[in-house]
Amino acid sequence: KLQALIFDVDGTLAETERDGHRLAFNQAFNQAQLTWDWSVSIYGQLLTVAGGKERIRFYLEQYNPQFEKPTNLAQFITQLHQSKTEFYQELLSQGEIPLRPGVKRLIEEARSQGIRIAIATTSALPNVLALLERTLDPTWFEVIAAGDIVPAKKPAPDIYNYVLDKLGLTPSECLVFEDSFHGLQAATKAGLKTIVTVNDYTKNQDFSEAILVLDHLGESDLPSTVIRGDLRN
Ligand code: XBP
Ligand code: MG
Repeated sequence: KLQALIFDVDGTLAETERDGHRLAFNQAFNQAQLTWDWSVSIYGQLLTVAGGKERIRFYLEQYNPQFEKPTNLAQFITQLHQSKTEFYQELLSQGEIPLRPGVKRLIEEARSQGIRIAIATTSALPNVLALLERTLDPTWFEVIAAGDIVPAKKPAPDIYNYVLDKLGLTPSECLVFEDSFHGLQAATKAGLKTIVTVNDYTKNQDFSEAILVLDHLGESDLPSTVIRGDLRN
């Protein structure tokens, strides 16, 4: 029987990447007097690496190798990322990043049926809490697994294994919601079934391992279908 829904955050609960995280990275670069500017299309390529700190490091290696690296690169990236997190929260507090269609309805229906809900994300915890505080309620989520809580980020399955362990459930008792290939890989490797809702950055990715691929969760009878577990076999 279905016991819990596990949600990815970025791209799944809300379209946070293009006009959220991306802008916050650029604001942090600007404040640090770096001339880097991540366009919408470059950012799409950088999204192949999950995690903000990991993404900055990847950018330096692959797109900006001529940049003279400071001696303590890890610390430099951590500080830059911290500043990005502050800018991101400022963006969220302006209320311009709403939930995707159907998300709230599905979560409310799950709760009303006693189905447990959890989060598995690569994003930093303060970012997730800021979004949930504005749009839902963080206390609804029994487990919020975020950021560096596991060292190996998606597409590694670790974050999903962590959530399963905390919930005390087996993969067959849960259903995952993701928006990206690397998120789907992480969940699949943990033995979990996944529904994918695509967005502009992910719509051409390979989702053959998903049990269902949708444009969004707004479809009329989807919440009840999900909760009844009709999709799981
Ligand atoms: C989310 C990410 C994150 C965000 C930035 O992936 O890849 O890196 O872009 O977040 P997923 P931080 O949706 O698969 O969890 O800067 O807080 O790391
Ligand atoms: Mg995502």
